[in-house]
Amino acid sequence: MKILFLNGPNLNLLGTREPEVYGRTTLKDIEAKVRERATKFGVEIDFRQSNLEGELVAWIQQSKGNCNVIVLNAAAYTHTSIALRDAISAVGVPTIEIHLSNVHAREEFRHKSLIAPVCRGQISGFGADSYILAVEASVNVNLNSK
Ligand code: CA2
Repeated sequence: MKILFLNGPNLNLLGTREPEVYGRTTLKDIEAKVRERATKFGVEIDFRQSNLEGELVAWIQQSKGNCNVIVLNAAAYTHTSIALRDAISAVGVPTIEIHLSNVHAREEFRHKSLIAPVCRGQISGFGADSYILAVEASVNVNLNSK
């Protein structure tokens, strides 16, 4: 089994800016934790970040046949991107939406996710643990889709 983790704009800044909101853990630290947990499940991980909407769309399109589940922290594109939503919908690879922060406890504009209706579920508010929980959720989603 293979899980594709996709991270959207500005997540490359994690741990270096606004630690009061997003903590001191870097995206590299999160990737290491994800890989450690995935090893326990015998799962392969592809972990990527892009600041470009089109690049995220291309990676979603290319995921068909290459991975079993996508875990997507679309960052700000969560709230704006019909393109990402259409790509998830078109490709049909089960996708789990994740967020570090609890988007529902933040500004009103973060309460709306354009991708949520085409995702299998949402994990939000557990910091780096949102990523770890997503590994477990992905394994279950994959088992249940067989
Ligand atoms: O909580 C999350 O994971 C978010 O997806 C993070 C996005 C935000 O737009 C979403 O509403 C919720 C923002 C990612 C920006 O990351 C930064 C990291 C360090 C410094 C500045 C931004």
